[in-house]
Order: sequence, then structure tokens, then C-alpha cells
Amino acid sequence: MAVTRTFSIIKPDATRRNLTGAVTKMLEDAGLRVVGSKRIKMTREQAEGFYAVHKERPFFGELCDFMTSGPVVVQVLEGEDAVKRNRDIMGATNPADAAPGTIRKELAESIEANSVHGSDSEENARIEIDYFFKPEEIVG
Ligand code: YYY
Ligand code: MG
Repeated sequence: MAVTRTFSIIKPDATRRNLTGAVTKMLEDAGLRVVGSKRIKMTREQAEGFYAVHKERPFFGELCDFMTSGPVVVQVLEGEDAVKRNRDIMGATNPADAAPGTIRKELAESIEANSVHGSDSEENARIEIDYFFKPEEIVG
């Protein structure tokens, strides 16, 4: 399996509880390398554009409220089969369903405040990385 990249967000519930390092350590321990990282406050437009695929879902408004409620850390992660590796260490969307040892099981507060985002395909990883990063902000 080739070395690939994925896109991650450490969400406002995790930055609020000072868990940026704890989340990053779990990503690193899972074999992922942070090759791009910045702490930002997402604008409403950025959040709505990022989650546009969910715009008809009932949780869309609250999701965008939550994602703009505090700082986030957007990251580019690199590793063998990075998209799947990241989804595996993140755990299920609802922390109640997530496996022990995953970020969401160990750290998340709720299905909304679930601590991390991770791309769900290599194509979406490329789109999401381009949405937040300039090429020169990624150093492999
Ligand atoms: O990819 P992942 O984050 O695991 O879940 P998605 O189905 O893409 O949903 C994106 C995001 O929306 C999820 O992380 C929390 C939120 N959400 C929610 O608040 N309530 C739901 N019933 C489903 C998703
Ligand atoms: Mg998703």
C-alpha cells in the first residue's frame, strides 16, 4: 500500500479541552505523520462549504454552529493508506458506537462534538486538503 495523504480536523470540543496534543499523539501512534497543520477559526462560509454534502441533513445548521464555535486545527496527515488508517483510529461517528482505543471512544463528548474529522476517500482528501491548504503550507 502506498504512502498517501488525508485531511483531518481537530474539532472545537477537543481544542476547548486542550486535547490537541492528545489527539495528535494518537494519530502519530497510529502511523500517521503531520505534514501540514494550522489552528484557525472557521468562518460560517468555510464550514457550510466544507460540509456542503450534508446541507439537506437535519443536523447541518447545528454542525456548522459547532464547527465555528471555537478554534480548530486543520491537518494534512501522511502515511501508508492514510485515509483508512485515519478513519480506523478515529472510530465510529457516534462515540457510543466507537471501538475502544479510538479517538472518538476515548475523547469525544457526543455524536456532534466528536473531536475529529477525517476524509472518507482519497478523492475527498485531495479536495479537502485543497480547501484549507496552499501547496507551500504542506512540507512532507
Ligand atoms: O465522517 P464522519 O465525521 O464520521 O460522519 P459524517 O456522517 O460525515 O457526518 C459529519 C459530521 O456531522 C459528524 O462528524 C458529526 C455530525 N453529525 C451529527 O451531528 N449528527 C448526525 N446524526 C450525524 C453526523
Ligand atoms: Mg464524513
